[in-house]
Amino acid sequence: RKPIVSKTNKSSFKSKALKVNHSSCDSISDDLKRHFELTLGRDEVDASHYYLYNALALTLRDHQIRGWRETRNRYRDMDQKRVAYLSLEFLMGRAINNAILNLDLDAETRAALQDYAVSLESLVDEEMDAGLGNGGLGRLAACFLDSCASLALPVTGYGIRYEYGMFHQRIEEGYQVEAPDNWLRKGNPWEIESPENTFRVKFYGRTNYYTDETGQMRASWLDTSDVMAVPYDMPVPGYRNDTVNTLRLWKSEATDEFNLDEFNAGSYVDAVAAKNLAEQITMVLYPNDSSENGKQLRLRQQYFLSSASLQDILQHWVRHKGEKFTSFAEKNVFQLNDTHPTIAVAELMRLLMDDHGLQWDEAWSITTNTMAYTNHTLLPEALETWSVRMFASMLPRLLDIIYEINARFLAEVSSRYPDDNERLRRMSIIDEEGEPRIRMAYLAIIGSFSVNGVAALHTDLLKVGLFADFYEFWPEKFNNKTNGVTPRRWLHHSNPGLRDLISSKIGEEWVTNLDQLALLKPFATDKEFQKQWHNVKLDNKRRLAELVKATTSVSFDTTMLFDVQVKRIHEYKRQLLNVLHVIHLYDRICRGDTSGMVPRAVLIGGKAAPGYAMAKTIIKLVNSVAEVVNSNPKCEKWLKVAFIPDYKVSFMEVIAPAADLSEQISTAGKEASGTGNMKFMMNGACTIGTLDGANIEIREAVGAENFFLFGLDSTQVEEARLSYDPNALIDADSDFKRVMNLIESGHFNQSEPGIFDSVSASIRSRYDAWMTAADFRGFVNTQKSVAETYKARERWLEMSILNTSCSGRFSSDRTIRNYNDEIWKVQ
Ligand code: T68
Repeated sequence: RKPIVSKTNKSSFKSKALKVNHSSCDSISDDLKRHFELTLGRDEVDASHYYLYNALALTLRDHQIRGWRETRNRYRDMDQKRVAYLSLEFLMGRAINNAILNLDLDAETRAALQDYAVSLESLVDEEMDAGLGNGGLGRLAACFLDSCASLALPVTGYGIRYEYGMFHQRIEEGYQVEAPDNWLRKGNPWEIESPENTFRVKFYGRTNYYTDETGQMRASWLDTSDVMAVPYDMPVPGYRNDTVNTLRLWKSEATDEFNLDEFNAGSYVDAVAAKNLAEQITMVLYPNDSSENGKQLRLRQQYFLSSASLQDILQHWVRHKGEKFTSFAEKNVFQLNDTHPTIAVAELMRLLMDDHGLQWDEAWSITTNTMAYTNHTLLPEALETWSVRMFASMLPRLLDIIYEINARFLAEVSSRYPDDNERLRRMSIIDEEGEPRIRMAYLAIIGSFSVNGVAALHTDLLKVGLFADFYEFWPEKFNNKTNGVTPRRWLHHSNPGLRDLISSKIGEEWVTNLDQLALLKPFATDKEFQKQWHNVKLDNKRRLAELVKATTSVSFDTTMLFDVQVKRIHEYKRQLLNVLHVIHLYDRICRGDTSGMVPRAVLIGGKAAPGYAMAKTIIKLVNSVAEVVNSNPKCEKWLKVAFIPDYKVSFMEVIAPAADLSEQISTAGKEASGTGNMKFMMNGACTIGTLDGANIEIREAVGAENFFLFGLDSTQVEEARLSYDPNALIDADSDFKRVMNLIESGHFNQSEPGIFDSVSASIRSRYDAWMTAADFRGFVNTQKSVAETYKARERWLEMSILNTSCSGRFSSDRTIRNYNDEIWKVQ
């Protein structure tokens, strides 16, 4: 083979001893060359990382194609039950390393790249993150797809191919600035368009009732404005098991029908331009997490996804089984990722009745035996409701069906609870207080056979709070599925040092059976092992320090305790409490009181929803505090603070392995589960946290003595709320008083007076929903014991090793087994 790069260049490539499978090595090399030279039409002068990345991605895709086809055929031949995971978000991150890891092609790929004298690491950065999600909910969907494929389960992800994913965040003068994420601009080598599976999705128009030939009353939806849904498929490879599942993402396109009026009026150009409206549907991901936004376009996205996906599945069914649906519910499950795709409940009814001729009862039995709903939040502001008026005009036929579902449901309620009008009002799908609204969570519960929360506490709180009436009505529907994360991406790929160290002690079975990590426990106090563990962490901290330096110019010293909080910025997650602690440390350093202190590097990162003013002010505060701290020579030795801009999946792959301390400090009862907490634990970070979400289960798994607990629990939060007096707490605590005084005196914002007034006012408010002041003292004290423990190096290392050893149950493989055993029941 003729080398493409010059000799001098080539000799600079450090050749490693590689374990190479020669037949696939040759084919990887040949395919890479073929794609580079033929598919992309390049030669030496074009040997840029960009083209090489594309050639490699196409090569790896080729290597998945046979498995992909065979997986499809196998599922079809086995004629077993299938699962469709419906989600408005799939936060996939990069695909390239995942493909190499799951196909076991690392050595072959590296060998093939030697011809071009580039390292794999340098190519990987060419891939844009697929940021088709906001945070936890979207990343959970991505981890689930990995686990389903790795367990060879017939699960297809259905989502939207947003032209623009999660916005990019820049920090200017300390403020968040949003920039569009045009992630498809340079093409996406992983996807395959499948235009033969295009479907028509209807909007607007009116319902027409008629009597059919047999005398049955029927409905049809007429005078609609239609949009085409075109699928793009992404392969989802399982871990070394020849299974390749599918993530099918829909793109909206205009129909070829022009607006006839305009067309005939001679405005051909206007008629063509009107096509833009259809194409808007899949243009952009809504960047709100944990709050509802109520925009028309969002409802259009939800219906578009639901309708296209259900039509796809029904078409497949009819092709193979004909127009007979008696066994449909035995062979299909639809898992609804939050209420976002809940309109699927009504849409399945519509398709079965209007398009396939079923009667209500049969259609309802199929719907309620196939739909399953996962709830991800208790925050009332995040619960989706749609105005009946908007619904009536956009989806008139669906509104008819929802009314009918509601009428039948309320009749059931009133026969169980006669004369309980208050209960009917509470449980109705239609909220009649003020302008009538459709409560999507209620539609999801009524239309599903399973309702699950995402951590034990979360599920318990759903049962006694938000959904208490429904739990009383249908206790058997409710179940818990504690979240998990995939150990392939979050340990094997992102932490090669730790992966190799672990495997050297306990073999490699942990990759598919994470409970095996428990075999590490005996080594937690082994001095030699601790030393190796420490060295791996140090290497990872070096890697993160480079990223922090490159993105923020702040230098982190790797001997410092790396104290990390990365997640969406939200008041309930209490980044503010973290900042109060940082200010407290700064205040102590300035006063020369460093007794018991440990040098710390505090890293905070995350995006604020563009319309969430308080979250944006918190980002500004972090940056302002960072600037004051980092420029004070007294702090140099003790404290560094950085806000990492544009936090995303590929950054977390560098951050989690390097963290010493994981900040999980939400107001108890507010974080449904958390999944970042699990990634940190798996990578040997210790957690400082409240009794919230999955923290409770993490603490249970690792043992109370290996977890830094502080703060009120969820019951105490609700009790304390009744007589909450933050100003009294501040006045009684001289440390707290000084911290508030630093903020309120303008110490961090000398050139922009007043910008943090809203922050201090919220901390001082009796109505502060997040009760930041209530947990200040507990947090500061617990941070002191973190510092003491960190200084007792061996004890810290023992805790760190135990955290990894006890993280087995937080594998998404376990979560998916639970979903399958208790909800999906795929054989
Ligand atoms: C998160 N929810 C939970 N929502 O906050 C987190 N919301 O506790 C949990 O671990 C995770 O889900 C997985 O279960 C979200 O991430 C959103 O992103 C979101 C997006 C749109 C609308 C509402």
